Amino acid sequence: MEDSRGVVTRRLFVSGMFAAIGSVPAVAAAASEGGGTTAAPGGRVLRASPGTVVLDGRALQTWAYDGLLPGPTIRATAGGTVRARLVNDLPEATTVHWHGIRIAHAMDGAPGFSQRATQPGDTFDYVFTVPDAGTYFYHSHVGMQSDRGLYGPLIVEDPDEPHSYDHEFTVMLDDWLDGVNGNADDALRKMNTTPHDVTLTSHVLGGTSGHVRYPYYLVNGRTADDPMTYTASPGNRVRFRVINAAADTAFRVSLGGHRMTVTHADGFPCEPVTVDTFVVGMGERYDFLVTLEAGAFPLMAMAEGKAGRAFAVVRTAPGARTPSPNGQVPELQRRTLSYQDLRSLRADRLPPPSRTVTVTLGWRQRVGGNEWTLNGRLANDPMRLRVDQGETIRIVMHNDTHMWHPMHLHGHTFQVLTSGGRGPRKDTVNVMPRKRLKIDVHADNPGEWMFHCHNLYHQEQGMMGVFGYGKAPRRRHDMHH
Ligand SMILES: [Cu+2]
Repeated sequence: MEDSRGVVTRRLFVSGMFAAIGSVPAVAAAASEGGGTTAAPGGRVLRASPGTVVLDGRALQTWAYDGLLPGPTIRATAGGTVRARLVNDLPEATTVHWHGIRIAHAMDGAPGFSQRATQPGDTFDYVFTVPDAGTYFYHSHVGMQSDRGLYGPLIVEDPDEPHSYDHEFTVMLDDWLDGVNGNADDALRKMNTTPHDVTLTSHVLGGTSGHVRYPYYLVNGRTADDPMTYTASPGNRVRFRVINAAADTAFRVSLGGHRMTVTHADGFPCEPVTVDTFVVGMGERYDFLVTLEAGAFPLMAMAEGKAGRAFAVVRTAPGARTPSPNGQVPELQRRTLSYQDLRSLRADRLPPPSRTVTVTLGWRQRVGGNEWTLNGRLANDPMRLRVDQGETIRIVMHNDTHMWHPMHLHGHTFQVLTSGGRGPRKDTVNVMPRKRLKIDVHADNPGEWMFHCHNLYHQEQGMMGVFGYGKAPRRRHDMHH
């Protein structure tokens, strides 16, 4: 079931303090906006709690927001205010990070940087303005928690939306292991006690694609064998908002029988470019427009280099045969979007940089597990980039490892340098193995911000630095979760 905007979530069985929801069938869907929640004064409640999700007939223990997978869609208008009260019914401390939003520092949900993590039984009120329209998401920023169900879409609408379309569909991608054979913490522990896994490879990612072959890959909380269906009419123009909430998986996305016109990268508009497929890394988002043919079409998201897939159906004809999740989608082999294709709109270009700093992405193998480093440092004694308010700095990221890294900066969007000049505005960018990539960052949002790899395993194995304003604070930040 879907709401008027095509956002689909699944209702979970929720145990513990939120037991009332347990009577709702696990496979029943719920309206995503406000459904099942009680409004906090002037806002909404976002309740993090344990629950059970049924995937392919298996009841799996997980943690989620409001008993929904993904969590409820939060919508706002650019320039408006989001109010959300986190209620922590989990057995661990948690936070909510509003990924990609140029947010006031205290609301960033970054434990040890912007707040103390919220303890079990406590609440935290997030109140912030959203300056930029676009496709964003929210997720826990404590440990491996976001590899459970603790994520959901955050859509900021443009009051002067330049594109017109008949429908808008959110496609939230995830790699799922929670409750199948342990959880993400178990996977991290296992990774730290077994040799480095180099069996998963991808040409487009330049080598090792990831660490873990996941049992499921999901579109909006549904597996490929029990897919969701987006319904529209032939000739409809549809905006897809694709969000990669996975921990360790890049997805290659195509819509069978169609080309896609990419209009936004990480929420920010770009000059529209038409392609057959694109690869979206963890933390990245792409919006694309498509005019639908008559029929039923596979929306395919291949787990890049992992021989698995997330899958949904786009249907415009009731009688058309449902495509198979194992069918061939030739578009996946055709023209692939590259960062070189993306050009930011003139209004979004940043002032030129006054200086350049280098950040080297590194890797060391240790007896206790892998260490992923920034300028040779780990999260507990992190790399610290210092900037002055108002300056623009160029960061050269030099990937000195055998693996790609989706690097994410909190509180800012940067501009990626491409050979054609000023590339897209983004907040998460994939740096390929043994390559360099340059970004310009305009320092216009004071605070001490996380700058880290959005591969959750790398983040937890040290790949976390600080992007901060002015002189370094004297008191060392507690980076331990
Ligand atoms: Cu990484």
